Amino acid sequence: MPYQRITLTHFLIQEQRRLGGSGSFTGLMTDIVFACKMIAHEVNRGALAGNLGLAGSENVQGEEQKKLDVLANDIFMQMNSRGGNYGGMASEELEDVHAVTGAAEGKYLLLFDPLDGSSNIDVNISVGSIFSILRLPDGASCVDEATYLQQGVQQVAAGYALYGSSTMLVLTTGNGVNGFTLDTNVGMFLLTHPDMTIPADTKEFAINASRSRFWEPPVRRYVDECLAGKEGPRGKDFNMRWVASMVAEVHRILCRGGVFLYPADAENMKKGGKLRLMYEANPMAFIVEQAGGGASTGRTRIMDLKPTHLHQRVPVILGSKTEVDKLVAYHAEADGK
Ligand code: AHM
Ligand code: MG
Repeated sequence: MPYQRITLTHFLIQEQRRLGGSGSFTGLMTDIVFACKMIAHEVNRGALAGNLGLAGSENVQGEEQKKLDVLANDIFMQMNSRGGNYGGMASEELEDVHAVTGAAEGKYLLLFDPLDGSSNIDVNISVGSIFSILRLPDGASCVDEATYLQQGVQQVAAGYALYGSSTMLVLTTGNGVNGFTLDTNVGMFLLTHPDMTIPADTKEFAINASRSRFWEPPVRRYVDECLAGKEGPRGKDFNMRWVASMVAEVHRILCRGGVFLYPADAENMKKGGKLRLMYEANPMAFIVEQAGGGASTGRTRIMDLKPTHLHQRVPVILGSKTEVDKLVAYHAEADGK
């Protein structure tokens, strides 16, 4: 019964009481929750609402935008501008930072990927939204990109919405990770996955193996050892998954463990990697670490990276702690450290 579960709103109020906060955090999350519900609705209506297919435009990364990329971005921008909580925003889909007009009291910055995994939209496979909340430093300007270039360790909160067989919202405020499922009958997110924890050990890895010819030696070594199974150095059989939606992969890892890799390789190295630091790597690293996992580029803890530009791309290795540590050790060995 829905009334027997804790709603996301009640959860946020409890958190706020515990922290002795002023109420603004509940406000900023409320805006995000509305946006995610609306995006879930549009994703769910799909072809019925004419939402599938290309928008006929490119984003700042030179990637073709889907109609739902554009719609989800508009929804995120609109819904999060109204509450006056955010001084500014930055989106994977927009070239420049966006100062929220009339939000003089906004004390936070919102960075987001409105629809991650958009290659999956037209084929009805899970996609998601990812967000990261930063503090707006006193006196800093919301039109200045430098204001947004904060390290992952400075995040106030991070989360994602997963538009899958159920719509879920997974959130960390730096005090563990909690997952909420949208009950569409009552229109509320209810706490279904309290205190999500990633098992340290796993038998599952996720990587786009079509890129194996470009991999660096430590990544190749790790995957080869997994593939060798029981007879190999790992002494156990591994399973492999690749959804091509980072949100879905991270969610699977939060639920049952595993490791996810989108490493820098010989082909994407000049761009720094594939995934974006500010909208994908940092928020997911915060969530994964809060759930007891690890998140690294292979050479540096992701949340320690000092961002150099808004749309910066980085290598990402995250998930079960033992596996991430092993991959970091393989990189160090390969680098002669
Ligand atoms: P997007 O933000 O343009 O959707 O790109 C990010 C996505 C991730 O969700 C996913 O892990 C990766 O790109 C999939 O890449 P690939 O197409 O190489 O499988
Ligand atoms: Mg993305």
